[in-house]
Amino acid sequence: MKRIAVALVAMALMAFLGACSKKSESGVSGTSATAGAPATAATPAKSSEVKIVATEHQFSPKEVTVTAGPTKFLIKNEGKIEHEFEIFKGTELGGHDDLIDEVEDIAPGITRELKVDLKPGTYAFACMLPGHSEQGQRGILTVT
Ligand SMILES: [Cu+2]
Repeated sequence: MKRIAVALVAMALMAFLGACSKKSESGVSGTSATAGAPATAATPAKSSEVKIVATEHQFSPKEVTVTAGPTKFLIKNEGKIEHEFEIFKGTELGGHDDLIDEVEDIAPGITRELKVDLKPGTYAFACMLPGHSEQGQRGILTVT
């Protein structure tokens, strides 16, 4: 959580600096402020609390790594239609035997949480509403 907050502050700062450098372009040509920070957004989340954003039709991030134990997923629907979040054993989207846990009825604009106690291994997560996972609304969860 702390790490996420720091990342958010860093992103806000970068946006602020970006706005400033844009302003100076039209005025006095100052030093070019090149943001040399690495793309933190591409790094898989590693925390016991994982924030996932659902849209049509994907999850972001689509690769998540957590340590074994109680994990809280916060799934925010930033899309325009309802989504759900289901976790399966293995990398295939299986039937009910492979289902670890799920949270359904995630309406547009809301965030729902799912608490699971995970053992080390590889899992798949997906929205199992018709057509959603097929269009890419799925991801891989690695538990170490
Ligand atoms: Cu969906």
